[in-house]
Amino acid sequence: MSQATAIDTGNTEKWQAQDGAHHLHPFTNPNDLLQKPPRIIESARGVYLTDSDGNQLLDMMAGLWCVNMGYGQQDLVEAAHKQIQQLPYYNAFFKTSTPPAAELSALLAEVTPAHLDHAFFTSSGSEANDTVLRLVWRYWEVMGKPEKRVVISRKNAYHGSTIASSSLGGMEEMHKQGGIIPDIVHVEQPNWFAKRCELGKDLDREEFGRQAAQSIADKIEELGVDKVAAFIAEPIQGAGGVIVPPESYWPEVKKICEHYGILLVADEVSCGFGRTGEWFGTYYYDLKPDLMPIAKGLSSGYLPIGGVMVADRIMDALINQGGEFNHGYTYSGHPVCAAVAIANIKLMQRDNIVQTVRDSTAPYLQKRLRELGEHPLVGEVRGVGMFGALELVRDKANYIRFDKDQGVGTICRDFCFENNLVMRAVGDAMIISPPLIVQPDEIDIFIERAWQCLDLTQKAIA
Ligand code: PXG
Repeated sequence: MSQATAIDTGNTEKWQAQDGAHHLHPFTNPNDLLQKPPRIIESARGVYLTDSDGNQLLDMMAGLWCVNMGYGQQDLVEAAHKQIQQLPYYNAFFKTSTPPAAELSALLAEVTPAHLDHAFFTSSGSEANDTVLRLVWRYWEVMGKPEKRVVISRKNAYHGSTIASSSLGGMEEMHKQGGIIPDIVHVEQPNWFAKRCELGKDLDREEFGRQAAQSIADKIEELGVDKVAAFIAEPIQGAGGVIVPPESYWPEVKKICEHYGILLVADEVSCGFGRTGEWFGTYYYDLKPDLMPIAKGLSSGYLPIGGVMVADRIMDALINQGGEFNHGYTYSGHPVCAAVAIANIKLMQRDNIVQTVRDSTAPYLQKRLRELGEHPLVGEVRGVGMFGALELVRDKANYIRFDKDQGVGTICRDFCFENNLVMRAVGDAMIISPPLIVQPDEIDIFIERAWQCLDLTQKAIA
C-alpha cells in the first residue's frame, strides 16, 4: 500500500496550542504535555502514519492494538458511507434491530467458536467487560446461586478503564486512583520473566506456569466455591507487557475452571481477530470460554465497536428463566459501526489474512524479532503471531533489571518516536502489535530502526 502524504501542513503549532489549552489526554501526565506538546497525527496509509509536519512513522502498534487491517482500507470507508446515508442510527432496545446488527451477529457466530452463538454489542472493550460482569452475575442469579459473585482476575491484567473493567483489571496504578469495586480478587499472573528476575535464581518455566494456574485453585478454596462466579483473563496479556504464558498454564487453568464449575471469560479485546495467527487467542490455546469480550480488531479500530460473545449454556439460562436482562447502551449494535465491522471481517476473510499471518508474516516477524535478542540491552524476546516484546535489562546474564526510576523503557520509546517508529514501553518491556498487513520489507525497516534505538538508549544511559 502506498504511503500517504500530509493533507494539511503548517498548522502544527495551532493544533498543539488548542490541544494544550483544552484536551485532557487519557493515561497522560498533563504536565508532560505542557513541557512537550503532542505530535499531531494527520493521516495514514497501510502501516504508516503521517504527522502534521509531513514525517512518516512506522506504526508497529496498529494504533492501540486495533488497526489490524491497516490504514486506508476503502471497503471500510465505503461501508460507513453507505450505512450512514441509509440509516445512521437506530437502537435494539424495543424489539427492533437493524440489518447491520443482525448480519454482524451472524457473522460473529460464524468466526468465533461454535458454542458462542450470540453477540451483545457495546462501543468498547471496557463496556464489553462491564457487560461481562453483569452477565456473570445475572447467570448465577437465574441459576439460583446469587451468592456466587466473586470474579477472579490476574495481577497486571488490563480489562478497560471504566470502574468495573478497571477493577477487573489488575493494574495497581489504576486501583490507587479510586480503588476497586467489591467481589473482584486478583491472583498471580503467568509472567515467568518477571518472576525469574524477582527470585534471582533459576525457575522452571513450565513448573511456574502450573503454579500460576494453581493460584486460581487456591483462591477458590480460600473463598469457597459457592462464592466464586468466574475467572477472567486475556489469552496473552497485552497491555501488561505481552505476557506469553508458559505452555503448561492454560491447560491447567481450563481444568481448574471445569473442576470447580466456574465460568471462564477469555478477554479477546487485543488477542482477537488474527493477532495470534488464529482468529482468536481462544483457538490458539484451545479454550472454551463461556464469555468472550471483543473490540478493537473487530472494526480494525475504524469505528468504536465491541461486544461480548455469549455461550449457548448462558443464553439457555437467560431464555429459560425469563425476565429482562437490564443492561444496554445507546450505541449497542450501532448500525454504522456494525456495517464497518462486517466489511472488516469480510475483508479479512477475502484476503485470507489470518492464514497469511500464521504461515508467513508472523513467523518472519518472530524470527527477526529474536535477532534483537542479540543486543546487549535485551534480556528476553517473546511473542506470538503479531505480538512481540523485548525486555530491557541491566545484566542479561543474571536477569537483573534496571531500577524503575531510571525509566529506561520510556527513554527507548522516546528515541523510537523521534526516529519515526511507534514501539510502546510497558515499564522496561518494549512491545509491538503491528497491523496484520505488515509486509516483510516493513518488518526489516522495523528491525533496523529498533536496533538503532536500542543503541541510542544504551549510549544515553551509559
Ligand atoms: N481488554 C483488553 C484485553 C484490552 O487490551 C480493553 C479490554 C478495553 O478496551 P477499550 O476499547 O475500552 O479501550 C483493552 C484495551 C495500552 C492500552 O496502553 C491498551 C488498551 C487500551 C488503551 C491503552 O496498551 N487495551
